[in-house]
Amino acid sequence: MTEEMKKIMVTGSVGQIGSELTMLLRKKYGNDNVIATGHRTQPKPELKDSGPFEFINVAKKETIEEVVKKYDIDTVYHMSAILSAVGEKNPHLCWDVNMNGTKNLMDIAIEYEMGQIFIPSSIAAFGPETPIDNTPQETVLKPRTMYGVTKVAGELLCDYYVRRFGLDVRGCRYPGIISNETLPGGGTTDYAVAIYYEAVKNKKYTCFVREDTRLPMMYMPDCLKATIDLMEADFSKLKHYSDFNVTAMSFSAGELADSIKKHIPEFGCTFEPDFRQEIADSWPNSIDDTAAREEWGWEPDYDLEAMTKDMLDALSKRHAEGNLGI
Ligand code: AKB
Repeated sequence: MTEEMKKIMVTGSVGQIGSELTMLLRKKYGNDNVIATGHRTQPKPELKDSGPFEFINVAKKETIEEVVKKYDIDTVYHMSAILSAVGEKNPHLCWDVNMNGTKNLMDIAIEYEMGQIFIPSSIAAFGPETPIDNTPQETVLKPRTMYGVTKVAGELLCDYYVRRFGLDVRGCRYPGIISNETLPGGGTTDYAVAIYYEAVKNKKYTCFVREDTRLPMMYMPDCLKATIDLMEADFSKLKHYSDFNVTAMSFSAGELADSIKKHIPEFGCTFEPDFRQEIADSWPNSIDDTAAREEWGWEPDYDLEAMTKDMLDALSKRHAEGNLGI
C-alpha cells in the first residue's frame, strides 16, 4: 500500500498519545487522510481545525462502523483506553471500553478488509509474580488490575485474530509515557508527567508513589517513533505481533525529582503514596526489549537527562507565555 492511499482513523485522538500521534500522522499522510475520533471530550482547536474529527464510542460497534464507511478507513491506530487508576475505580467500564473496543475494531477491520490496525498493550500486562528486573518478552502475565487483565486478554485476542483470520494487527507494551502537549488521564505513571508541570509552576510536588518506586518509562517522541516504526515493519518478518516489550529508560520517582533539581535547585518533592502505589508495585522496574530491537529495529533516542531538559524547556516557555495548561 502506498502512503497516499492510506485512510487512517485514530481512536482516543484527544488523549495523551492520540493527540500527538494524530498531528504527526497528518503531517506524514496529509490532513484529510487522518480522521481523528474521540468520545465526549472536545478536541483542542489544533486537532479539530487541521482535519476531520468525529465522535464515536468504541464500545458501540455501529458508531465506529459509521466513520469507517464514511471515510473508507483502511488503517486504525486504536489509542482509546481506560487506564490503570481509573480502571480500578470503575472496572466494569474498563472492561467494556478496553475489551469490547478492541474486539469491535478488529471485527470491523476484518469486515471492511482493512490493511492494518495498531492496538497497544502496556507494562500493566505484568503482575507481581513477573520477574521484576529486565522483564523478559515471554514471561508470567498475571496482572492484578482490570486494566492489566484487559491488556493481557487484548494481546491474546490480537494474536488469535492474526492466526485465525490473517488480520494485520500490531502493538507494543508501552511503559509510562511522558509528554508536554496533552496531560495523561487516569494512569498510575501520571506522576512522572505531573511532576514537571508542578516543578515549573509551583517549584514543588507531592508525588503519589514512594521515592524508591522504579518503573520503565519513555518520552513521547520515542513513543511516536516506536508506534510508527512498528506499523512500517515488514509484517511477514515479525515473530511477535501485539505484545512487543519497548522501553527507553527506568528511574525511581526520587531520581526523577533529582533530575529536575539539577535545573530547578529550589524544587522540592515530597512523597505521599496512595492507592496507586500498589499498582506501581505490581509492575516491573525495567523490561527487556530485545525482541523489538531485533524484529523491527527499535532504538530509543531519549534518556532521563535528555528528556528532563526537553520537558523543562518546553514547559518553561509555555509558562512564560501564560499557556501551561494546568
Ligand atoms: C498507566 O499508568 O495506567 C499507563 C500505562 C503504563 O499503561 N500509563
